[in-house]
Amino acid sequence: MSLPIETLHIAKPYPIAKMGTSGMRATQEAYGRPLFLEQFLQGLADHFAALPAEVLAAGGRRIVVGGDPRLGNRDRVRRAAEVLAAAGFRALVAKDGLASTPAASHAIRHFKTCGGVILTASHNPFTDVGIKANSPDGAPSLEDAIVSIHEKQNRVTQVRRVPYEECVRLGLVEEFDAVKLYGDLLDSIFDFAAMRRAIAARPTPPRLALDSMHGAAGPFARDIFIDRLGLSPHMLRERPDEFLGGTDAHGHPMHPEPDFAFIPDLIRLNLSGEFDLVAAYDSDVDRRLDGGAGYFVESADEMALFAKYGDLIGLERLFAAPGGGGTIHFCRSTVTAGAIDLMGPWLSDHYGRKGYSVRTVETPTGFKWIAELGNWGVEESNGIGNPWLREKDGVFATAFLLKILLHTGKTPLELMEEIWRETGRVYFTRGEVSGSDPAGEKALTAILDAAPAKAGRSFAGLELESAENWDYLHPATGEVAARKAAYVLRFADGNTVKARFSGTGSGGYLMRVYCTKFDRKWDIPKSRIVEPMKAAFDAFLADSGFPGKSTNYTDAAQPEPYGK
Ligand code: VG1
Ligand code: CO
Repeated sequence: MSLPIETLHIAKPYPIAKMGTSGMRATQEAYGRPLFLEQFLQGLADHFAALPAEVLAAGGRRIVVGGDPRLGNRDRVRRAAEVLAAAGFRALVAKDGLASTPAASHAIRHFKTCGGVILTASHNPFTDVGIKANSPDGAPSLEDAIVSIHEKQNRVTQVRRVPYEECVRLGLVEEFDAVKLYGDLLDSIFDFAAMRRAIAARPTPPRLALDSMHGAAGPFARDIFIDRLGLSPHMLRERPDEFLGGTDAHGHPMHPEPDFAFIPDLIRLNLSGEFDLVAAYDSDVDRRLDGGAGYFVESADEMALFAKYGDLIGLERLFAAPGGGGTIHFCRSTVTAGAIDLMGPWLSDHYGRKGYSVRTVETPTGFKWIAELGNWGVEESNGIGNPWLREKDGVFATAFLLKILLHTGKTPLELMEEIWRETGRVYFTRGEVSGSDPAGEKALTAILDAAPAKAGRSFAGLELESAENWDYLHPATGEVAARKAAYVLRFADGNTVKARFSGTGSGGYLMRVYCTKFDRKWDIPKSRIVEPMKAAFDAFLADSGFPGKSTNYTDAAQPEPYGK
């Protein structure tokens, strides 16, 4: 078929940055420059078109397209379809352009497409734009794909597109219902009929409060918890909104990020004690912060909880190797508290009896590292992934937590205490050192690179025992797959501070700082554990001549069950 293709010439291609932790994020202004988006999409389409012939054939030259509701995305969905069409692809476009990142990942696998384009800057405010590209297995692009996309994007001299109306007329766009497709997947995992029976057997149905932060979560949460499970959750910020909630009282754009600092209403509802389960999601619904009955469960802990109750969702059906048995990987990013590591012996015993082996893997930050291993995984930033798809998944976590609550009749805190009593607890908080002056990033890099020379010295009363920059050894090849992925400062008594630069910003620098410490005792007020680490890190910075301090720690607004 000869296509009605328009060709646009690009005299001087824009330099386009490589995808970072998750996709390429930049400001609305940067993405809004004439033909910038087209150049970006053309490079992406060229990358897909260069996939091996058998992959293109197996995927039927189809690409899933969808994203969060942020400003301009509806138009970007169409423009993606236009450029993909000219490159010989049919776009499977989510209805209303709305697909959570996990729903898009699932759609890629379900329809067996050649990949996906997910239009989201995730937790960044509406003032930013982001685009993620996923592979035929549903996972975020790995380094080789990222390099290929980057090279092609920076070589674009002309953009070819089929006008959207023509795409529609020629059947080069096809709409699918991402909400329904995803809901069906969760039903197949959790057995909603059984959950409805469990709900009906209680004197009163569980009370839920769900905060969608005006991102993509609303329709997904409604479909599953209201329409399919028959519950009546208290819905906060449900409506998908192009401004993702607009600006706050100080004129700062809202962050659609499920972190204690941004969910004051949900915290209040949770502390009222009237809700069995509460959850908040980021704009593309791949992250969650949940809990209930006054407590919020950290993602590292929730991974341990999910691992313990894997039998409830027939986990093993995914891992059976041809000859029986198989290996179940539990992954966590290296900066995430090692709750799942503590569960290791229990998991090996539990799944070992069923013929499976269990392995825990530490990965760099960025879910792509976990997704490629195709198993369970968790990041401290509130993302938990499951083996049914290849992304972090917020709503999955809520559904699983609900299933566990129905099964055990316990509260989230009681469930965690049962685990901590057995394994001890890893206390965790995350902060940052940020600024707009690029010199700050250089200075911090130099200071942390020089940290090993300070071993043996004390900072705010804590001795620095060792310092290194962590390399990721790939579990399959044993080779270094990511170099210098996190600074690690080991202080006395197991006090550990890690640091790395964020790869999701759109300007300035942001170094994330992670403090963790294991203790057999699990009911110590968190501040008592983490304050000495914060102080030691700040003293280390001051000693090195850095003028700033670490700030914005996640525990500042975190409800604390064991007192201050
Ligand atoms: C942050 C989080 C990381 C997460 C990434 C993308 O990255 O720390 O854990 O995978 O965002 O999440 P960084 O580089 O800023 O630390 V999403 O939900 O914004 O796609
Ligand atoms: Co996200």
